[in-house]
Order: sequence, then C-alpha cells, then structure tokens
Amino acid sequence: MKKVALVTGVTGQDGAYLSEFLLEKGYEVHGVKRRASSFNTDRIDHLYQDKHDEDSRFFLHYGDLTDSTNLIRIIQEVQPDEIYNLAAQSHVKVSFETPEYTANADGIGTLRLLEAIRILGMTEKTRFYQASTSELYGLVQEVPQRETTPFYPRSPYAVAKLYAYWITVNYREAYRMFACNGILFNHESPLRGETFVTRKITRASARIRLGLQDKLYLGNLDAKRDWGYAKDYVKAMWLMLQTEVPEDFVIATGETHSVREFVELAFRENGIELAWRGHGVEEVGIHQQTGKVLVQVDPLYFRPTEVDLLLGNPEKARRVLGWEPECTFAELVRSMVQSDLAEANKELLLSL
Ligand code: NDP
Ligand code: GDR
Repeated sequence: MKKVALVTGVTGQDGAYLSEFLLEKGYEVHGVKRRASSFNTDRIDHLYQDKHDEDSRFFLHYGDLTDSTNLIRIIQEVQPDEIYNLAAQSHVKVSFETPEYTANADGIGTLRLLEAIRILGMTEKTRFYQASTSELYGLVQEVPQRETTPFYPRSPYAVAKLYAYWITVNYREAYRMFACNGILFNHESPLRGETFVTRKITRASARIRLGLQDKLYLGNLDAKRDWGYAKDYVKAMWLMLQTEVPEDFVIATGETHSVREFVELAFRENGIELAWRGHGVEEVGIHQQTGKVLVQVDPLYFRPTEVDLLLGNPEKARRVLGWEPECTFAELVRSMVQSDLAEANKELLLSL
C-alpha cells in the first residue's frame, strides 16, 4: 500500500527536499502552502504534476498553522500516515520583531496539528514529526549538545519551539502517539532563504566577484554553528518515523565553524582572499590584493540575545537510525557558492 505523507512548510527549504525524498520513496505527498500575493512555490515547482494526471502523487492544499479548522479539514481529507510539521516563522532575528505571531505559528501551530490528529481519532494511524531546533540549547549549558542537554532558549523563536517540543513529548506520553522531535542543527543548501547568514554570504560573495555588489554587511562574526546539508537532514526526519519506538534525536555534523570562517571560505571559493582588520563593530574584511573593504560589520544585524556556540553530538542518531551526514563543510560551502555564482551570472547577462 502506498504511504501518504502530509508536509507543512512544503514551500520552504526542507519542505522541498523532503517532498522530493518522499516522492522518490513512492509516497503520495500532500503539502500545505500559504496563500501569497506572489508566487511562493519556486522550490517545489519541479515536483508539481497536473492533478488531473492519474499518476499524480504530489498535491498542494492552501492552509496556515494559525487556522485550526483548516488543519482539521486537510488532515481529515488526506488521512496521512505521516505528518511532517516543518512550517514555521523560522527566522530568529525576525522573531524579535514578531514575537506573538511566531509563538502562534511555531508554538500553538504545533498544538493545533496534534489536537487535529486527536480530535479525528487518528492517534494510532498517524505518525508525527516535529521540526525542533538546536536553538533550544541557546545559552551554552554543555558542549557538544545532545538529547539530554538542558534547554535555555534565547529568542521568541526558540521559546515558541520549546513549547512545540514539549507539547510533542506530552502528546506522545498522554495519548501514546507516535510523535518525534528532530532536534536539527543548522542545515543549509542552495535552496536556503536569502536572509539566513550562509546564503547571504554565498550570494554576496558571488555577486561581489562579478561586480554586481560592492560590500557585504553582517552582524556577529564570532557566532559558531554546526552547519550541515539540508538534503542529508531530511533523510533523518524520515528515518525517525520508521523506527519501532518514537524518540527524539539530535541531528548534527559534530563540527562547528564561526561565521567569519564561513565568509573566508565562501570568498576563497570565488578566488578572493580576505584579511581582517579592527575589532567588534569596527571589524572589516579586506581584499588582500586590492585592499578594498568587502565585508563590514553592521550592528543592525546583532540580536538582543545571541546564541554563541552550537555543536551537536549526533551519536544517538548514528546508533539508532544508522544516520550519518554525508556532505562535508567544504563541500557545502562550495555547492552553495557554485549555485549562487550561476544565479549571479544570469543576473549579469540580464543586466547587459
Ligand atoms: P523555511 O523558512 O525555509 O520554510 C518555512 C516554511 O514554513 C515555508 O514553507 C513557509 O511558507 C511556512 N510557513 C511559515 N509560516 C507559516 C504558517 N503560519 N502557516 C503555514 N506555513 C507557514 O524553513 P526551513 O525549511 O529551513 O526549516 C523547516 C523547519 O525546520 C522550520 O520549522 C524551522 O524552524 C525548522 N528548523 C530549521 C533548521 C534549519 O537550519 N533550516 C534547523 C532546525 C529547525 P512561505 O514559503 O509561504 O513563507
Ligand atoms: P540561526 O541562523 O539564527 O542560527 O537560525 P542564521 O543563519 O540567521 O544566523 C546564524 C548566525 O549568524 C549570525 N549572523 C547573521 N545572521 C543573519 N541571518 N544575517 C546576518 O547578517 C548575520 N551576521 C551574523 C547570527 O547572529 C547567528 O549567530 C537558523 C534558522 O534556520 C532557525 O530556523 C533554525 O532553528 C536554526 O538555524 C537551527
């Protein structure tokens, strides 16, 4: 029998890779997408099939995590074997500007889905994956961070995700639902949103190389992250729902790098060696050959409370799920730079 999956956040980075992965596995995939005033399906357009086509296995439904009745209706219609809750206002800095909305979508939104499963009497049929995050660890309590490390969230986003984490655990314990938290550390790809730091850097480095942009403005260069490749990480989400017993798992590479290191590597991929001058808000990255300032710190991008160091220990996932990250840090940066270089070249051609 063909399995049916429902993916919220289908138009996002992970939604696109996960849908592709599940379709390859033979699933029927239903995605929840928000109505927007402009096209928002760029990342999944290649997966779309005409729904009149008998072989079609990919379907989209309008919906929103802030709308319970809509979620109940979709789940009732789709009767999913697995739900992957990837939808969220996922930008940490933006969550300081929109804390209430973030709590509603990221925190209560998760409750709405769990309640929909319960109200519809589907607790035995439907397995649930919650997109939890390394942001839960926040202020450093233990390094490397693992499943038992205490949480200390440092943003409205992380606090909302803390609620989502615990409500998932609670529904598992209270109603014996097969519900898992994937505590995923940062994962990136050419599909990463342009305002997250990795994509902002790879995009700017390519555009600076081609003369389309003069400078890259960044916030905290000292923050350290455990960066992996999104395609490796969506496989872990699926593996979590295929086990006998529902549990929570850290998914990470076990390596950490600073934002500054990421910048250096991305520019190097573009043939530019940077030298750093100054400290704190005065710090700049200079082209070693030309002396031109290419990177500058702008406090606009500082966060009221920062997460300084993330480094995950994926030992449990390795042992129980047999999961391993495949893409290295250098390969990740290279693939993102290559993709952004191709984009920048297109932009250059169009501007001629
Ligand atoms: P993206 O920001 O790329 O995608 C988020 C998705 O959620 C988009 O499809 C977005 O729709 C949708 N969305 C936002 N708000 C709502 C809402 N109210 N109702 C319905 N849909 C909504 O995130 P990622 O793909 O990177 O991340 C996926 C999930 O994993 C998120 O929950 C994120 O918080 C979490 N996470 C991500 C990590 C990462 O490093 N990428 C690490 C750990 C956790 P639209 O396209 O219309 O904006
Ligand atoms: P993060 O990712 O907050 O870890 O959340 P982001 O790429 O936004 O920031 C990483 C680090 O880089 C520093 N930084 C900047 N960040 C951005 N966005 N823009 C800048 O100009 C900049 N300069 C420095 C940040 O201060 C931070 O320390 C991501 C999201 O995908 C979450 O949804 C997810 O839960 C976590 O990863 C794990």
